[in-house]
Amino acid sequence: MSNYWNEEIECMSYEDMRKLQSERLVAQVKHVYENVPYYKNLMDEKGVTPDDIQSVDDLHKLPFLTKADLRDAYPYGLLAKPLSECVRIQSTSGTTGKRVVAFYTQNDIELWENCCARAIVAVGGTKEDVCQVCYGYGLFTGGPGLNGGSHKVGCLTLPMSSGNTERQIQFMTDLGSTILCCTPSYAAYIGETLHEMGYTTDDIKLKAGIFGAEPWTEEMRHEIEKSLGIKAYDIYGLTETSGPGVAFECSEQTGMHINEDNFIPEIINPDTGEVLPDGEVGELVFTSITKEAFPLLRYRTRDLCVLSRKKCSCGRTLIKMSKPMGRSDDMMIIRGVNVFPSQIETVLIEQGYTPNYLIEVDRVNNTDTIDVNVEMNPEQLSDKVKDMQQQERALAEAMKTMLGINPKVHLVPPKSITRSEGKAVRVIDRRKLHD
Ligand code: DLL
Repeated sequence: MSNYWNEEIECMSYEDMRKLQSERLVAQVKHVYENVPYYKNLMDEKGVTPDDIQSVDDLHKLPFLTKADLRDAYPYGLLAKPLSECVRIQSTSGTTGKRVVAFYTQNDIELWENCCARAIVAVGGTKEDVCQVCYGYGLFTGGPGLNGGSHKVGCLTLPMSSGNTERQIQFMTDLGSTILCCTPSYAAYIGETLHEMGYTTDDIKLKAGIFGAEPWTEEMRHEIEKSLGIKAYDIYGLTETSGPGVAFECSEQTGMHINEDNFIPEIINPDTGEVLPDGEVGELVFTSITKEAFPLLRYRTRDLCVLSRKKCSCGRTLIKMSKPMGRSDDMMIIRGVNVFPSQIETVLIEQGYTPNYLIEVDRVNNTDTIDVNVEMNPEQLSDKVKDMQQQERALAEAMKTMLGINPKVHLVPPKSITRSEGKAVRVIDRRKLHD
C-alpha cells in the first residue's frame, strides 16, 4: 500500500514543481485580473499587469491581500466565478467581527478534499480505517474538509462533529475508530474523559490523530500521544485558502508538507513585506493557484513560521512549514516583551502540569499585568498553603526564565478550567477594553 495519495505530485522534483506552479500562477493571475475588479484595482495601483507575471519568480511583484481587503470586499467582492458555478460556502465564526466567507465551485471542493485525503494517507490511513471526525461541521471548514478527505480515501467515516464527549468515546470503543480528527485541545479532553470513564488505551483501536486549527506545542503532542496511545500529527489550513489540508504532517513529524501544487507559500517580514529566504521566521503568505471561485493571491495569513526544503525521510519533496509559532496578531506584548501562549504551554507541560490554563492580561496604573491560571493534577493538590505558594513561585520562576517577564501564577483546582471542544480560548486580554 502506497503512503502517498498522489505520488507524482507529492514526490515531484523541485524543477517540475516550479514549472507546474508557474503555469498555474500565470493562468490564475489572468483569471483573477479579468474577473475580480477589486483585485484588478490593487494590481493597477501597483502598476502590475498579468503580462508581468511569467513565472513564480515574478510572484513578488503582485500586491498583498489582507484580512482588511476581505472585509472591504465582503461578501461577494472577491468572487472570481459566477454565483451559478458556486456550490458551497464555508466561513469563520467571526466572533471578533472578522467573518470570512469563502466560496467553492464543485472543482474547488474536489481539490480541497484531495488535499485532505493526502493528509489522511500520510498518517497511514487506508480504506480499512475507521475515521472519527470531531471537528465542528457546518460553516467551520474542519468537519467538512476531513469528512471529504476521509470519504475519498474510502475510510468508514464517522461524522461526529464536536461535543458530547462521552458519546464520542462510546462510538470510538464500539466501532473501533482508528483515526481521530479534531483540535488538539479537544483530543486532550477526549483522552482525559476516556481515562475518567475507566477505559485504558487497550480498550480503543486508535492509531493516529490529525490535529490542527489551533497552535499546539511538541509537549502537548507527547501528552496526547501518551493519553490516547497514538501518533499525533499536525494539519494546517485556513478558511481563506479552503480549510484544512493546506499543509499536513507525515511519518517524520517534523513540520507539515505544503500542498504547493495548489498553494505557493512565501515567508515575509511582517513589518516591511520583504520576502525572506527559507529558514527565516516570518509571516506566511499564500497564493492559491488552483482555486476557481475564491482564489487569493499573496494572502497574508498572520501566521508566523519557517519554511524548509530539507530532504524528508517520508520521500515527499513538498516544502515543509514549521508548526506556526503563533499569529502576529495573537502575540502579546507585555511590558514591551513579545510573549506567545505556546511558550507558556511549553513551560507548564515541562513542569508536569496539564495543558489546561488561562492567561489573563490587563493594564493597571499604566503597567501591563499577566496572570496565568494553571490547573493542577489531583496529585499536585495540597492542603498546605505554603506548599501551594512554593509551587506557584517555582512555576513563575520557570516562566520568567523562558519569557523574560514575571507573570503572577495562580494554581487552580483540578477541572476548574473550561475544556474546549473546538478551538481553545487561552488568553483574555482586558487591555483592549480600556483602549
Ligand atoms: O482552522 C482550518 C482548519 C481546520 C485547520 C481543521 C486544521 C484543521 P480557520 O478557522 O479559518 O481555519 O483558522 C485558521 O487557525 O490562520 C492559524 O492561525 C490557525 N491554525 C490552523 N491550523 C493550525 C495548526 C481552520 N496546525 C487559523 N497550528 C490559521 C497552529 C493553526 N495554528
